[in-house]
Amino acid sequence: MDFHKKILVIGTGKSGINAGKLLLEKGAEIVLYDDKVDLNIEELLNQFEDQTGISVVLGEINETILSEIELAVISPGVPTDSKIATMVKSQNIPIWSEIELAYRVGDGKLAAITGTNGKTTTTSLVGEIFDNYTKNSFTVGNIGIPYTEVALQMNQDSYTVAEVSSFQLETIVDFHPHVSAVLNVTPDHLNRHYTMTNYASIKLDICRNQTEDDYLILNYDDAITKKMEKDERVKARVIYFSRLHNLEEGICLNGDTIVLRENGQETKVVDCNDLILLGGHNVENYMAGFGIAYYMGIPLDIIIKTMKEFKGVEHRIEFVKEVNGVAYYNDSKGTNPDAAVKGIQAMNRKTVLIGGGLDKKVPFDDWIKAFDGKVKKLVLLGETAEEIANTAAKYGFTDVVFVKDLKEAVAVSAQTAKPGDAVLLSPACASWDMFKSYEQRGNLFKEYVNELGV
Ligand code: UMA
Repeated sequence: MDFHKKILVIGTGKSGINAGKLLLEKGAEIVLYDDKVDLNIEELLNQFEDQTGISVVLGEINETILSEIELAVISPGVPTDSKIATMVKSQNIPIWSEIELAYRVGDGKLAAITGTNGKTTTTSLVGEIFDNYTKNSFTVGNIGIPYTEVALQMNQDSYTVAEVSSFQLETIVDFHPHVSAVLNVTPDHLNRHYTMTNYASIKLDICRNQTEDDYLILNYDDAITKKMEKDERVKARVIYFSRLHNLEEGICLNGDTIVLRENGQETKVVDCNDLILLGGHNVENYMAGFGIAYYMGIPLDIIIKTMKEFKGVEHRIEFVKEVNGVAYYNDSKGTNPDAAVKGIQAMNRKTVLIGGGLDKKVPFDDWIKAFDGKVKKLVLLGETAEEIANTAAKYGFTDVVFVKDLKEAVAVSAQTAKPGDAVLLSPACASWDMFKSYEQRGNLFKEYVNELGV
């Protein structure tokens, strides 16, 4: 594809900056656009080694500039019904997701993983498996490394695994992974996608360019992903994984052992007791990760060895330290109720739970129901604090305290918890009402815990 054109890059976070760099490298002229009018233009431009061919527009974009644009590349955080995206569409300018741009420029074999929860853990596992197979491998996408940042380094022998969010899938065109996976679909991001049907449909778009030579890995235990096979977009060979059912074909458990059943044959993969990460949800992540790597053609011994060594990811039910007999856990990545359910389920003691954050218009009932007598106090902050407290009260849970920030949340939790208890940050909400990212929230939590002493 010829990129010698004027291209609009919408959003100047890490996706926008890296998309811009890649486009300049390919000979394009770029217009960087961001809604935020108070951005420091000099700082923005300093991220580029050579600033030739770049212009910046903040806030309003005028029709004259727009009339010269031939393509727009949109960052995941910018809604497709935002003012800027609507203006671009009304001029019939094509809009590509940042991952679409990277896909067109990149090369090699691609696996892509979506789903509401487990994406980052599964992507990391597959990334480590690829890395143990070839140093020519890349782990990219929603996990934090923009796909566009490394696309130019790829060649036909590269192995890439991309974690892709619904935000990134909304504007794909030709994006075509050899193996794709939809791990599960539970309520999340409904402030942007409005309905569960729409949200699930965007997730399944991951497979829309796949053919019968490709693979689509689906969770048999999730009511929504189980049904996806029937969708007309599915042309790839569907491989189910299941923790709860005994499958004739696919990946499931035989006793404690993960097995692959294919053409009437059973292959033993790994005994769950030899795996480091605990919890049923992690068995699912291991199964999906195995399936993805296996159908990408990675030898079984490398997959199994990596599965046994895999230690998980930061900010996901991460043990921080023990202070005065209280164990502190950072689950800042619990950014929706379903993820936070897994967080509380993983606790095996009385827990002081810190929650609340950005309002994504999702219900908290299932999260509260999962407390199961384990939560001794709920410490709430952020936009959703009151709504969570009201939902908790509906189920008779009233031991709630409101705090103004995370520092106070840690202090109150430390005062409340007794030796033998746990303190868990698992907010069930995104961080963007008070923090830059869930990473920043998790790192601050760890910092405050470390300040508590030994
Ligand atoms: N902006 C606008 N208009 C808008 C919204 C945002 O101009 O309406 C601008 C902001 O002012 C800001 C820029 O866009 O300057 C930010 O772009 P972005 O929100 O797309 O953020 P990036 O830094 O590019 O990070 C994105 C992903 N962020 C989101 O999807 C919100 C990161 O996922 C991802 O790691 C990164 O690309 C690399 O691929 C984060 C995330 O929270 C981790 N994802 C959600 C999740 O996991 O639930 C989907």
